[in-house]
Amino acid sequence: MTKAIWSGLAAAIVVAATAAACGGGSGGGSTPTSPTTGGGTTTTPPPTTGGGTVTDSATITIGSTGSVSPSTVTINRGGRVTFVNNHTRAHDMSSDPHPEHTDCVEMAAVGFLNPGQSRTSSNFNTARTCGFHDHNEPDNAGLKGRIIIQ
Ligand SMILES: [Cu+2]
Repeated sequence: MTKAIWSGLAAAIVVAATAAACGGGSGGGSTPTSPTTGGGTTTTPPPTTGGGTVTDSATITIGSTGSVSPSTVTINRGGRVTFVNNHTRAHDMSSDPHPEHTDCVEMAAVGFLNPGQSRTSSNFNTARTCGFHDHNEPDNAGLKGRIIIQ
């Protein structure tokens, strides 16, 4: 009598244990396989834009101190130079020599700049050096500079 109960209980426990073991233990067999990254992916470098033949442009700013910065710029042939007047007074940026302004006629497109104004020269198509000055202050070294066209 008691032995039968015990054996029955034992059987039930064994069944429950196996069931638990089965439920919990299964599913752990999938070892994650790391994806082998393709061995043949040679990345082609992006095409280099522009072969350096792009015409440069430069900006010369008349600052709050009333002098040009930078005073010398170098551009490629065909480039242009923009003058920005951030000074509190007007300036008349002109080609050398003073007062004829005949060296670099491209500068004539800049000319008189009120405070806050900016204007761009014509294309500098010839390789040379163009000096400039403020026509109203031709002796002010702070407003003189050079544009080197190469
Ligand atoms: Cu002048």
